[in-house]
Amino acid sequence: MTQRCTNNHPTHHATGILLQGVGGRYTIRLDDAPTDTPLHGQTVHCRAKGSFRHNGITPLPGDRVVIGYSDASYSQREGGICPDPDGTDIRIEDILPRRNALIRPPMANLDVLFITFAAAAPTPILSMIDKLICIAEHNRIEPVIIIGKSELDAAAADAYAALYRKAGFATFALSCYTGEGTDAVRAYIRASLPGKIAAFAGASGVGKSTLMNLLFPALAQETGDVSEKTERGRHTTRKVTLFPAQMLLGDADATALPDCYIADTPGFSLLDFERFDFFEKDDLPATMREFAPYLGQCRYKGCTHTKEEGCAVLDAVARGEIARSRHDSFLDIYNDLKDKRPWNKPPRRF
Ligand SMILES: Nc1nc2c(ncn2[C@@H]2O[C@H](COP(=O)(O)OP(=O)(O)O)[C@@H](O)[C@H]2O)c(=O)[nH]1
Ligand SMILES: [Mg+2]
Ligand SMILES: [Zn+2]
Repeated sequence: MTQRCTNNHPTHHATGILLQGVGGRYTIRLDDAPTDTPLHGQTVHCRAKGSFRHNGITPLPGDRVVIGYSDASYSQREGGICPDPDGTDIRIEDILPRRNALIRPPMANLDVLFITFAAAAPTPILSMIDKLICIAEHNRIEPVIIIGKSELDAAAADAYAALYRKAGFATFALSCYTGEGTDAVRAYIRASLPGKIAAFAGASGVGKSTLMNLLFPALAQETGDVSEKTERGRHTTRKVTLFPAQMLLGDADATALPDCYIADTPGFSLLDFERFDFFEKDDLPATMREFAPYLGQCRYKGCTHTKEEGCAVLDAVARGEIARSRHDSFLDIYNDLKDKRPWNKPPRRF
């Protein structure tokens, strides 16, 4: 009698990044597998092990995950993982610790947020921009400022760029119509994005989709802009897909880039980020990076930097060292947070 060994228990492991999840099926890119194996860069589709669901843990796009696979699903001939028809012998075994996790848009480990607004048409609402910056900073996401439509008002574009550079952010003014300034963003992506996950955010109509299509020609083919309005209107949770940027940059040398990932178009609005990912007013000063040299220098301990005598932050505003518009935004956000009741607090999931 021959003994049958089904051997379909995961016995091998590989790590990768979760690109997308649909109905409990996940797409994982094995960018961490040894480069000299065919597994490297392979994309696999699988489910998560059952205990995640029991514990209320949802793997998110951006998660770094460990997958397990069996001998049965490892193809000697191909040298890669071949999914078996019922897909039971490949699964997510573990989620590595997250740097951050956003509930809306649902994604993990976002490193860089391109915060986009237009020099004109629509006129930027700086308190909105600054609110997005604070949310990003609070979640340990690097804000990068993009000022679009610069050809409509070059002087305004320069003034906004000076404002945000002075506050300490990488800042780009550009026009998708003339192409001016777009090469600097490309250079930034090549130099600073490898190994990272990035997304675009900003109000509707500022030119996010136009810019992303210009920077990442391949992305325009992968995703359409059609679903944006219907999804927003129905208040459904937006599905997030990460795309490897090498593919997106759409040119020959991009293949030499180390892995980095861009969340799909059409870009997120402030609403997406604001819904749940808010925080306590005491955490606010630390999210204004140009306040840092002055924090702890105020006359009174527990200074709120809103109206106190001897406030080092207010003095810096008066001396022009901190932009007044940034402090005005600080006051706006402070007032929002002050009125927040504890029962409005978001559930923390990590
Ligand atoms: N003047 C000008 N208009 C632009 C520029 N980039 C995009 N637009 C226009 O701005 C409008 C909104 O662009 P879109 O990319 O859809 O914005 P989104 O809602 O942020 O994705 C469209 O009519 C674009 O043609 C630009 O550099 N200059
Ligand atoms: Mg758009
Ligand atoms: Zn103060």
